[in-house]
Amino acid sequence: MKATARAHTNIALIKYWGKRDEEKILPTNNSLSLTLDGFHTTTTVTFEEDLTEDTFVLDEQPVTGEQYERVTQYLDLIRTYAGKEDLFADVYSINAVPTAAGFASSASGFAALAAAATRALDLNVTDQELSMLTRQGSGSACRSIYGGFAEWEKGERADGSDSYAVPIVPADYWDIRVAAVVLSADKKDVSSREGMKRTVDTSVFYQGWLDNIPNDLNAIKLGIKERNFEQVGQIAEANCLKMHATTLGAHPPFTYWHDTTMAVMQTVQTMRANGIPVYFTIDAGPNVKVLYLPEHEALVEQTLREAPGVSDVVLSRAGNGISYL
Ligand code: FM0
Repeated sequence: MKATARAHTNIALIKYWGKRDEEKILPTNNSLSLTLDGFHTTTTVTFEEDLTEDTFVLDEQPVTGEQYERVTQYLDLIRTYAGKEDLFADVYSINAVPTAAGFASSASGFAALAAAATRALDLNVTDQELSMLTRQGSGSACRSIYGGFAEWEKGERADGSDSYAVPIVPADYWDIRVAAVVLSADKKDVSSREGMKRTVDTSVFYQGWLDNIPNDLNAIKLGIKERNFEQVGQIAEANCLKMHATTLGAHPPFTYWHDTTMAVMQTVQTMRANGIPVYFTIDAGPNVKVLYLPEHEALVEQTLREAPGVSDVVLSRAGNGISYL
């Protein structure tokens, strides 16, 4: 009862920002992402009859505390799904994320865990079922089941049975690239979980965010199909700015941006004014991701490295979905 799975992280171009059900992790809006090949988690799950509790080893270190709890609670969900409540597991994970690339590992982490655990238990799940199970570990992770571009359909049902990701186009459809710009930031951020909750509960701009999602989604999906980089980039950057605007209307207000975040945003806009098509997006933290085309790679990397406060720039292509090793 052992299986190994690999999942890649993803970057949202239309953001998931808010839940309608905290426990089942059901979102208030659809989101859309690009899976990235540079950053992945490989996880082996071994269920054994004689184990009396779960263990979790990450990057060769035994994990305890909150991080361990999140994994074992997630395994409870899989055990219940499989009808095997008394079976414990050893979980062994390796995160291949270039030194502090500024990506949360939860997306690749929960996708790899869900895939390895279901496979170890011989559960014959479809991609859709796997995405639905992965969603309950961390929302954004449900999009990492697929390579290339994927959309998480929020669904309508209270039980979450219609809330899962679907593939749009695979990784080899379009060679679009992402530079992860790592900033030297030490301030602790508001977690995405806490930040989106505060925004849903209190932001005077939240309804505006929701009202705009259908237009952004239609326009970006058309742009992807037509491989129209300007259209995809413009929509992604504007969607990111709208998400971050909701945090300023929350109570108490907050922002994920640092001065260096804004400096990189300006660097991107200046490159664009100089005729290089590049666009940024930012998640629930200070780091910036920059979308660009292969022919501009050298210039984009060099310009970003020279921006104030930048400690590293890590380049990535579009990546594949779940694989089993
Ligand atoms: O990825 O509470 O998945 O669409 O990264 O675990 O469901 O960590 F910018 C924010 C990710 C949110 C946008 O939230 O939350 C996106 C974000 P959980 P996640």
